[in-house]
Amino acid sequence: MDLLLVPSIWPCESTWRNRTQHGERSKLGQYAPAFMFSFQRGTDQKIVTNEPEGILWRADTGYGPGAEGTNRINATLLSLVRNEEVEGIVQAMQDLERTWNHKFNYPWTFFNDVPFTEEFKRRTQAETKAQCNYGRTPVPTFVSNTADICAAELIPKEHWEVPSWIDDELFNESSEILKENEIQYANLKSYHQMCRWNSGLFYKHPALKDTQFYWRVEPKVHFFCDVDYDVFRYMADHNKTYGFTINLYDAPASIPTLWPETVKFLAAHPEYLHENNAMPWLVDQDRRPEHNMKANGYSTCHFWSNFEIADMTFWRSQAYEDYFNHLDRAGGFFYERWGDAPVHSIALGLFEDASKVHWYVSLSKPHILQLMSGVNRFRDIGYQHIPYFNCPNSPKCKGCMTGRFTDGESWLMKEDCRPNWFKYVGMG
Ligand SMILES: Nc1nc2c(ncn2[C@@H]2O[C@H](COP(=O)(O)OP(=O)(O)OP(=O)(O)O)[C@@H](O)[C@H]2O)c(=O)[nH]1
Ligand SMILES: [Mg+2]
Repeated sequence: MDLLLVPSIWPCESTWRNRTQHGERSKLGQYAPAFMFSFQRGTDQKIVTNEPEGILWRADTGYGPGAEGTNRINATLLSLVRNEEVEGIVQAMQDLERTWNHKFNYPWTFFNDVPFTEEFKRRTQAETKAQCNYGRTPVPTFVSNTADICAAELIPKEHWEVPSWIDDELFNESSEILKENEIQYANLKSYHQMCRWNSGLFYKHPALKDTQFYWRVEPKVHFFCDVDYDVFRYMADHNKTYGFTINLYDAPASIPTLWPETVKFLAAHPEYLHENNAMPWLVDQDRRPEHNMKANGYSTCHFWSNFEIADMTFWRSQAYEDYFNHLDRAGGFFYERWGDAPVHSIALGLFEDASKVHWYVSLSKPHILQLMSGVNRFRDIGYQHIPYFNCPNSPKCKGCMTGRFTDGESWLMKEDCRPNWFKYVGMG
């Protein structure tokens, strides 16, 4: 077991005073750093549970379902899912409810391009005490036609349909080339639509109009570790834009012109490049030069976005809106197979503020600098989407093998690009 000595640091006095002065909380326990509670009996050492340091909100009060949830912030668990995946999403919900959400009761929001069946709604709602929304846009009172009401539950057509400027013949030809290059789901048009929607449209759904943070959940994913603090509050309190668990290389043949288009966009909009960007991470060519070459300048290292906890303010910014529109017009969501993972990652790496400094406290590395503090790696959230894991070394985790990255073929090991992130941006 990996034991580290951690100093007992209380929240700094001014923070404590500010909080109490503002009447937010009065119970000391809710403001003590999480690691203070991770004692190993019989020693003066503490087991590191990998919880982030700082002030964490516990589920003592204010997190009951419905109106009792006064401590919840403006956030939702979010899933794009098909009716036929109900078993898979129920299993993922069971994992996340067991490890986290039964304590915090954040609402679930489900999206679909066709209406959800009654069975889907019944089975998913049965897994949680929290409210489940099915992408429902508030229906104006003057609408009496039930067909209109059903339509209001869907992803708006103009968000899902293939855009008018995409040529069907060219799409078919391109997907043949992608298939030859062994790009998965290349000829499945809905997969391209899904990637485009997840890149630049989901946060525009009217059902999310008043929501700031989301935690994306896919069918069949697993969560292994008990998480005992309000993760959304952590994101908000620490000014985090994006949280991830796994970093992977992408298949360069799925994105040959994504970086060249990005470079064109930057040339037209130099004002969007943040002065403290993560460009060196994006363009690394040391660890996998052939990937950089085939992707024409991009290392292909990205946050694996089937897990993401993020602040939609970033996606709703002018910089991201213009970037997404540029990419959308360029056609690569259909003529190539640009995924939302590299698109989100490149945007974060270029336009996110990296100037704030976040310190990790640990005796082995006393001054580890996390430069890109707007992005957070959740080391304490055990996660699996086949075939990759994030399995922390913590007594809070059960059901996965500590440190295991994949249970697939051994060559999958080399897809892990977390060291790149640590080298350029995080723990160096
Ligand atoms: N409603 C709806 N959801 C979709 C569609 N295509 C994909 N999804 C959802 O979008 C997410 C990503 O799709 P996946 O098929 O899991 O894509 P992937 O993770 O790259 O592929 P796998 O490795 O097979 O899981 C999942 O939550 C799917 O349920 C679609 O056509 N309609
Ligand atoms: Mg998936």
